[in-house]
Amino acid sequence: MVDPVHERLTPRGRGAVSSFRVTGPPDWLDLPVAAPKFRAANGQPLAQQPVGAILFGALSLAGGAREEVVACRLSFDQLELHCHGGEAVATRVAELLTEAGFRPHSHTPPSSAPTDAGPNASPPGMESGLANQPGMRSTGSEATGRFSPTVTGDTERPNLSPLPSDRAAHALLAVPETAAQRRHRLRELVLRAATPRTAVVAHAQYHGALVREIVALLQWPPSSPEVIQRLRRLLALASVGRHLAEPFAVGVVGRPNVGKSSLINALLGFERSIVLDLPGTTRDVLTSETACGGWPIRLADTAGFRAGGEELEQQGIARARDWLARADLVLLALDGSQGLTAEDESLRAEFPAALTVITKCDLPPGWNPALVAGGLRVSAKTKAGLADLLTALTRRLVPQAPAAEEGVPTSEAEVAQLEAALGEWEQGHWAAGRACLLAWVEGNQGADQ
Ligand SMILES: Nc1nc2c(ncn2[C@@H]2O[C@H](COP(=O)(O)OP(=O)(O)O)[C@@H](O)[C@H]2O)c(=O)[nH]1
Ligand SMILES: [Mg+2]
Repeated sequence: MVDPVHERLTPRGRGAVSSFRVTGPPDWLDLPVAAPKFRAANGQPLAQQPVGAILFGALSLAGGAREEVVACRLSFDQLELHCHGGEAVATRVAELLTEAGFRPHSHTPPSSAPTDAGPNASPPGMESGLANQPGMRSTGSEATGRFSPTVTGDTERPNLSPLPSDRAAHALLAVPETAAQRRHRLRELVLRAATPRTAVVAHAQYHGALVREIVALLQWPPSSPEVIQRLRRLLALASVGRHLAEPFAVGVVGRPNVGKSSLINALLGFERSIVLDLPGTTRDVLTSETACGGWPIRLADTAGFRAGGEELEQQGIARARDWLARADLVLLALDGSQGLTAEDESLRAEFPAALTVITKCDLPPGWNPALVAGGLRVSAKTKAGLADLLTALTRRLVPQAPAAEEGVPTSEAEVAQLEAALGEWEQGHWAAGRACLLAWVEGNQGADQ
């Protein structure tokens, strides 16, 4: 008979995840007579779960307290449990396991006491229920059974087995938003939506669009390529989800005097930036908000990039670079009426993903625009080319807009969950991928109507 023990594998103290190995009959955690038990998100008893399957679930007490865990059966009588890494949670899980009848594995051999029952080892319920089941009770003298603990001290740790990826474990154990919190967050998002178009998207999420899609996705056979395609599609919409209330950041960069401020004013339709012939007149990052194709954008007019200049101007350029590094899109303005310079070329090299705008196209060309592939010719003065520029800009920010009622992830935690599921699916770990999605759906299904 194997000694029913639980053993903490991760060091004490705060960490991201705490792990336990539990040795003994897995159905001890299933039996309804025992107050503490494991409940898997897929609803199956632990004893019927396949070895190696990654299970999201919770250890629960009759009184309603519960701790969320990820479980994996390593063999027919060995189980690994992973829980949130906070010390309080790990202690709680250890207590629950002890209450379920698994003796805490101690590094010192059991004393000469006739049984291993310490103050916490066998609560009253266990003595009259589980603990008295034939063949299940163990004593200290049986502790030398088939299971031989591998931990001999706090410094020596066995290899943690078996979750297919740390990312899946972390996604599963991320402190989940409750259904009520999510509902409240989405309600706020509808209210704070920046444009009518983003309000429609937020509203669909408030009414369960994403949950419905994930439930539908879980109906597909796991091996179907459709699942991976749908997950990729949902993740492609993460950028839209991030910009329902917060505008997309679009920075305009270029040498001084190429027409950046004029271009922004033309796009905004009003005079906002200082337009002067004097180089270096835009000293800070000036931003203005507008909508483009129904999506909110924040346009930033940056200091003209050039070497030299006074210190104040250089500070402006440093701030601009900082802003641009975090921008969703950069527009690189090149003066179409002047020759291309070395500074223009170095900006093209610095911002290879930028959308190139050739300015002042109402003036005689200073160079052949065909030299810059994909450059869009515009005139802030006559407004020529502005409509095409807005179309191109929208396409770059939102290559595929969500359809009506389509699911869109709206928080970084949702994105992480989908990424974890996709990562598992791409490696053929369907059970782990499904566990990531099931965990999320289970928590949210009731919240959306
Ligand atoms: N003809 C013409 N002049 C322009 C155009 N855009 C800007 N300019 C002029 O170019 C100069 C510099 O413009 P500005 O927008 O301040 O450039 P910035 O330094 O890059 O912000 C000003 O005299 C503008 O009037 C345009 O589309 N056509
Ligand atoms: Mg300017």
